Amino acid sequence: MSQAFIALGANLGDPAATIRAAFEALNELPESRLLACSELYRTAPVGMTGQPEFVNAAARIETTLAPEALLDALLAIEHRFGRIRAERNGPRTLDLDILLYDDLVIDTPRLTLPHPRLHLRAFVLYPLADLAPDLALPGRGTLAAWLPAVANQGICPL
Ligand code: PH2
Ligand code: MG
Ligand code: MG
Repeated sequence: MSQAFIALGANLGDPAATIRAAFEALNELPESRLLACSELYRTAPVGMTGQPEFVNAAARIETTLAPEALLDALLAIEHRFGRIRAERNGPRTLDLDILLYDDLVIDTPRLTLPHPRLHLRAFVLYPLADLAPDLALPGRGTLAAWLPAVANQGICPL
């Protein structure tokens, strides 16, 4: 069994209801078990401003799906929730990103692990800290060490 952390984000439709429903969808992934869900956070958009606020969260799962199979399964869930890929970093009904998969460090055309920007984003680090406050980020020290630098990004519990 491997363990993975998944980031959830939404800013179209009813984002909070979508994130809660997405936790259910993660619980039904094949070859996997949902271990824990973070709190939900309201967050200011990063990267592309002028779009609605996001709701973000994170989940911890146990799985025997290989990373790329897990990615395919997550993309299928996004699609079921009506995800349409228009602009990069633009508004979306649901985004599911693999943040970490065990201690794996990989960089393929489809998947980079750890997620390349996870340590720079409050909307990822705060939910992750709910799940694993003592987490080590492969190659990047501890999660806790990155938190102060992102505290000004605009995040509050829902
Ligand atoms: N996702 C992005 C870009 N910007 N900003 C917030 N607050 N939350 C997100 O989930 C998010 C973002 C690209 O995936
Ligand atoms: Mg994303
Ligand atoms: Mg994504």
